[in-house]
Amino acid sequence: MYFRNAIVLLTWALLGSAPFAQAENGSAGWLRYAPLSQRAAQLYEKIPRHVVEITNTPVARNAANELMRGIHSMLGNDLQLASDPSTFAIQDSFVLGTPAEIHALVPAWKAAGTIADEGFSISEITVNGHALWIIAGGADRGELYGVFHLLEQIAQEKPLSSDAESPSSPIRWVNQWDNLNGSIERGYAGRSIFFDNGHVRTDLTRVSDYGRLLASVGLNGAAVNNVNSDLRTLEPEMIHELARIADAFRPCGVRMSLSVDLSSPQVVGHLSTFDPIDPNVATWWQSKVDEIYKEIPDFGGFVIKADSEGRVGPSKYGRTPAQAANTVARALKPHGGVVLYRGFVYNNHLDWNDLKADRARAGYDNFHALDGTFEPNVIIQIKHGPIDFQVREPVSPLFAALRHTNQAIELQVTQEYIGQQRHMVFLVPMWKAVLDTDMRAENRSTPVKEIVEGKSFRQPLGGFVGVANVGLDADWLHHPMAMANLYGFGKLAWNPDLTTDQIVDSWTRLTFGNDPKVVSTIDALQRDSWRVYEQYTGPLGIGTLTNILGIHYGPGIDSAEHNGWGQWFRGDSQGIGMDRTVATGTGYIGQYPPELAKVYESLTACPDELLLFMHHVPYSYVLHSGKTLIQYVYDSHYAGAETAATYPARWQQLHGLIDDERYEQTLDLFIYQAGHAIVWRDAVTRWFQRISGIPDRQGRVGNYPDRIVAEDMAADGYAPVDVTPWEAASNGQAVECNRAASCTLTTKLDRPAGAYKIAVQYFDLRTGASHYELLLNGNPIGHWVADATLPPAVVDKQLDGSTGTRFTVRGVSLKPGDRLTLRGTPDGEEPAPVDYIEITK
Ligand code: GCW
Repeated sequence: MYFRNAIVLLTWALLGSAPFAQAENGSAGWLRYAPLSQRAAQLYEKIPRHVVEITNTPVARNAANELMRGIHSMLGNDLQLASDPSTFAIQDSFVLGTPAEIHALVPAWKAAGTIADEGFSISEITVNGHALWIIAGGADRGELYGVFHLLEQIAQEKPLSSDAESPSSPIRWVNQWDNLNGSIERGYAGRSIFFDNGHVRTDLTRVSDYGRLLASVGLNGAAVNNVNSDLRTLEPEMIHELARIADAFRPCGVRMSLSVDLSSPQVVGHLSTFDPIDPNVATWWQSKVDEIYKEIPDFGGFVIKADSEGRVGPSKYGRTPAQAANTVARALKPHGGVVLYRGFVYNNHLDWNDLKADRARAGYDNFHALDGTFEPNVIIQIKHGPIDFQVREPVSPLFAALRHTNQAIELQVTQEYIGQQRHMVFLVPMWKAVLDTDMRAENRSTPVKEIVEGKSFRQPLGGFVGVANVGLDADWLHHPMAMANLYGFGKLAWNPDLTTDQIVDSWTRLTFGNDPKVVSTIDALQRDSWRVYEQYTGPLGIGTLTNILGIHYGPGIDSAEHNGWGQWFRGDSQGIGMDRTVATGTGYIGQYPPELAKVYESLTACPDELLLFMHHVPYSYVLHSGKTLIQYVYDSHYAGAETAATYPARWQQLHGLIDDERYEQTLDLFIYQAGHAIVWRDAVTRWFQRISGIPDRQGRVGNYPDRIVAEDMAADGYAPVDVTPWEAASNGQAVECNRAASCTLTTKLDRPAGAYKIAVQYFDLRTGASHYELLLNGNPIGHWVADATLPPAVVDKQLDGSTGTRFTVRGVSLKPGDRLTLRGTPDGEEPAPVDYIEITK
């Protein structure tokens, strides 16, 4: 048996027919199509060897190609594409087409019901003794989705059966925040796949590959440039270049769209104004849109960010978002294009001293009165929460306020506030919590998912937008686990009723194979990862507690307060949390429909996880869990960091069961995450202890008997420096080596004899790659280079919550009287900084 398998594999390899069997660098994402085991392949023995593709459009031809590619890769069968459709009558065949086309060819076949344009049905019938596997798509995209569905079943070794599906809603887009210079705002996986140096890249292979990934989960649109849009976007030469991106996406049915700046008529068109009600401005948009459609006939439309974070907008002329959106929408309407106007409009110069000021109110305040005044091809694109992609937010009240307007929910796949693809955080459970929230508009069931699907208020054009920000890194998002978020986003956009378990399970199987141990281990890691991240970052709805003025990565708690950005939690020595009640606070809660407002308004009914978002409470307040608020904060941070510390060992169970490349990459990231979770835990708990003056009942916070802080060690060359924010280092201090040669820290140990772990907490700056060496009684026991598992956004030259990290040496035998030395050798501008050494069993 073994012998036979070996021959089969060898044959496939020789034929070059296992395209993903080479390096597993993650580039195939969930489309690996790994060769199936012989046993599993038997399930599909009866698969036809011929394909009849009737529709003959680029998308439909691609559907046939994908079918052949996937089957070939997984089963080793070479399907033949029939040049003459009538061959179906003489051999078993796959038949791909629209219902009308298939029925004309195979009159015995009839669709079971109507198939939506982008929907598909898969069924088998026998004609003249030949098995026909019919993949019918309402239109060509549906055929492609049907093919991907079938292949996904095979890759998971599931038995094939008749099936019919259609997408939840028409808008299923990604947004990429790519700049024309090739950088990506909030991108954590390399540079843009679209742009470089002010132009569209010459080689767009990655764009075609991205299109496949998107289509395979049913996504049908992509706005490819940053919502903080470059004004060159609508220059004629740029449109010409952009058309190449649309070409690369076209076979996958992904319509390219663009983010545009509302001042374009003035800046690009040289008009004296961009006032949306000025007829010249309307004419300019009309002719610009005509120009685009000449080059890009399937252009999707525009995403507009206006009057937000420094972008200009209709407010400049005293006009409304509706007036602006409608002018642009009218230009797109004849071509079938849409406007996604972002609901993310707010004032970032709020008055901190005004206790009624509240950024969370902005979406509703700016848009609800405009309900019903938008053109039918305008969709309001609303971030899921009222602030900005924090680790936990309530749903935006705007969803329930727009009842005569199309809406799309904006979710963030790129983990801006959520670990920047250096922490594993599977976001599907968070999105499910959002989508399943029943807003009880009109005192009836109106879950967010049904609102954006257009079901609740009978709107035709709703949907889902995911800010994806894939980059040139081979595996698209940098963390091998992060692609589950892109996959999960697509799956939820297609069908928001899917469960977290269904999504994670198929992603794992497709990405890492069907070995039961691999599947159960990865599923379990992913499933809890959001809750774990929440536990060690921002509890109880307070926000992520990151430095909001910096890169939104590590802890930096005070940054949220005393400024105009409005990400406040209003902490003082007595209590913490934003009072958003109607009774005594900002009144935000009154923006929800009454039944939901009642829950949030009541201190006792408000769920713990949103408590600090809705209420200002004393630290001694007793939560539903029975714990005081302050003790909950301490305990949850310790629990979260403790779970993160289990990730490496759980992952190590998979050694040899998955490829080495992704195994090692993930292991490194898990080790890093476990260390950074401690930075988070300590920073947040220390901060809460200082502000509240209430100690941790378990005595952990501020009391670290296993640690030797660097400032307390005998230093040769190392000198203390202050760390900002103070909570990011023990005692608010670390040490730096500010000379060219090495510096050392030495300490005498007094531990009972035994085996120990020695962890060094240090800072990794991007300004150099310092070397560190640990010596026990003068003998080397470990060395490493500070060369960054950090996200690329970390450009800080500073020692802070983003740059803090740790290295651990395990299994060190110690005895009383040992001398431990840490030698740091600076590099570039990085002074080999150290916070503390921790020695544990
Ligand atoms: O979350 C904030 C980000 C900005 C982003 C903005 C937005 C593209 O920090 O980087 O700008 O939201 O969504 O427009």
